[in-house]
Amino acid sequence: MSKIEDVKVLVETGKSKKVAAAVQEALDAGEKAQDILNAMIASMGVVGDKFSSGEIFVPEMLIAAKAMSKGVEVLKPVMAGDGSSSLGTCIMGTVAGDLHDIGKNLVVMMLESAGFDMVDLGVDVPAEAFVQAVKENNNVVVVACSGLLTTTMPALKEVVQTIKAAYPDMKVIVGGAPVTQEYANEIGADGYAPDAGSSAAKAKEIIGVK
Ligand code: B1M
Repeated sequence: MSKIEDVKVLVETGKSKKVAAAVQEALDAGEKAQDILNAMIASMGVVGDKFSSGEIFVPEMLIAAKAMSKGVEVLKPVMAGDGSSSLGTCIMGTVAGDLHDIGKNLVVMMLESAGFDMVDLGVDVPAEAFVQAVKENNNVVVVACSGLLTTTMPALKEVVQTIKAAYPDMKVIVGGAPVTQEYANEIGADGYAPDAGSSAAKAKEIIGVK
């Protein structure tokens, strides 16, 4: 089995104590960080499918998520940029009612490496808390929100509306598995990105930086 396959299996089976070492071994064997990350994202897809089919339940999903987070920790320093130039501050969070944070954490990592100063509000963040964070931090240029559940998509709309009511010129970018460009347009967001990699380019684009 290749080193990347090892990582995949360990994430799928929630072996959080072994994942970090396996990711390091894959890196040492010359595997690309992005390929290792993609494999772990694919593992979460498998976990989601098993949950949908009733093969596993919430606790197993949670354990797999913890395992993936351990692997991402090892990749972080490899994937992050030098952070020397600042494009301004970005406030990021997963919207109210939603506890999924792996995708959000990847977006934070990519935006940070693109040059944004990141303020991570965590998960289950009410719209007002995004506004409060804009008020409390210097040079905020973008608000980024993640939503993973179809039931929390309206919370994305609420964030966009609440931010725009308080700060009409503030740029808001949205994303997450059920979100589409059409939905982003419908709720008045300035940008949408389908994955963490493209979120950095989109955030730069909406603030007018190439
Ligand atoms: Co949940 N869960 N979960 N879950 N969970 C999903 C999302 C689900 C699709 C599983 C399924 O049924 N197949 C399903 C949602 C169905 C739907 O709404 N259509 C689901 C459900 C139903 C639930 C519960 C309701 C289950 C229950 O309690 N009965 C419950 C809800 C809890 C809550 O939030 N209130 C729940 C709970 C959980 C756990 C807590 C156990 C755990 C999360 C732990 C954690 O995050 N720390 C969990 C997990 C792990 C999943 C799956 C298996 C994996 C999610 C993940 O991390 N994916 C997921 C199935 C799946 O995704 N296939 C599932 C990997 C991650 C890298 O992808 O987050 O999509 P993702 O991020 C992507 C893009 O979406 C994008 O970039 C990333 C890739 O580069 N992106 C952005 C994300 N945010 C962005 C923002 C941007 C731009 C791009 O700009 C700002």
